[in-house]
Amino acid sequence: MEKTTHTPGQGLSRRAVLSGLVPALAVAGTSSAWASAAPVASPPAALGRGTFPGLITREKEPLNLELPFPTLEDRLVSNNRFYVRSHFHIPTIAAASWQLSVEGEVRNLLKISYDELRKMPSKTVTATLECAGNGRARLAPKVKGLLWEQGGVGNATWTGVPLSALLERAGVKPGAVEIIFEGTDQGEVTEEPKSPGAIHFARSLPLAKARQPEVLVAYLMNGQPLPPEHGFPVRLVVPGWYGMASVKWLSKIMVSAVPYDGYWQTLEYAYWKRERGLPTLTPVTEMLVKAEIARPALHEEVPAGQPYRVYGAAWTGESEVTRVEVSTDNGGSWQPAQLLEAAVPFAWRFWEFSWTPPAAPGRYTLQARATDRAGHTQPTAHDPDRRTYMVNKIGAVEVIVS
Ligand SMILES: Nc1nc2c(c(=O)[nH]1)N[C@H]1C(S)=C(S)[C@@H](COP(=O)(O)O)O[C@H]1N2
Ligand SMILES: [Mo]
Repeated sequence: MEKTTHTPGQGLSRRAVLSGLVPALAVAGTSSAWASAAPVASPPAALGRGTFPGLITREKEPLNLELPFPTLEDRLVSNNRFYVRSHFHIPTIAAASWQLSVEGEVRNLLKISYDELRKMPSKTVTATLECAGNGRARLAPKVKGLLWEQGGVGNATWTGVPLSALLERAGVKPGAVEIIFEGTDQGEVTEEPKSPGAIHFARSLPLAKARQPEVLVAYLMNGQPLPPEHGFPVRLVVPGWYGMASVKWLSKIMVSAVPYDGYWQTLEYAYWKRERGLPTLTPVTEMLVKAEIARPALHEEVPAGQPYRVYGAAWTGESEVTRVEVSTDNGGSWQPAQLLEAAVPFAWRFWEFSWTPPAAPGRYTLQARATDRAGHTQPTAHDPDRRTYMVNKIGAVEVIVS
């Protein structure tokens, strides 16, 4: 991070944003003509491939982009600033020819067009999506996989049709246990663990979660049609669960009478759960409680002896963040941070903490930890049974007091 001047108590200055130190949030990712709810036949050329000012490129092909967390300012992350996680090339799909099928253990096989979906009663949910591998860069020794730091996470509003309504229309047969969601994107995973040739991205949900009112078959993100990178024309959004459950470019919903053991439920996005004393490979599901510090940034210079506004975001899965605490003495003691605004189910909460750095210049470490209503808090070490997923151990931000 470059050296910046700070107005005490103000955190990141507007000037820093305007001068281009930090990417502005206002650049629209999609044209405003798209904001109307009217059914759209095909994506206009203007939709194209997005540009993502200031995002960190973790991988170019397939596209993987991270939000530089210190630039976080708004509780809703705009569409062109939202992290992108993709396993294959981003498919180009025309809404006019797109169809969603609901098949398997159903009484009525459904084929739904984009226009039809957009005419069904809709619902908007604000939800935080976090990649299950977010924070992986923190693991030592260095691990395989994309090395996300803090910003493989974002929060947006999602509008679409509740999945439960589609399941209702299809008529789920009594023997069903899981619903499998398949994306249009496909390819071959050529690194270990290899896939059996070309496969589609797919994940499943147990029937009980699939029927929850918050789970959406979504076509709008922050009020705009989904950008191609985020699943145009339609994606699943599974609030409370890690991002891999929210299948993008959704094309097929399969109601299944047996649990699904596909690639992204076993070889990837799975962890060792101890059951009956036996480590059992289990799909990653609900997000774990976590607080991240946005400002100060790592190695930011902070003026000695003057109050500084430490702030960040905190989130959890199906529970609610009830407490965030900050430690300035390497976890020796913890002081309460202020939670800003009321909790919104499935959405992160912003928090702040006024810190007066010591008068003595030097390096100091800030830590934040969150606790949720279920009583879960963050661990100090990563449980190896989680492999390289669900990294919610307490982070540390070293700053330079001068
Ligand atoms: N079809 C499809 N859906 C997908 C993925 C993918 O590669 N293909 N990646 C998943 C993962 S691992 C995450 S974290 C989220 C990321 O969503 P975003 O790119 O909109 O942030 O999408 C999920 N849905
Ligand atoms: Mo992910």
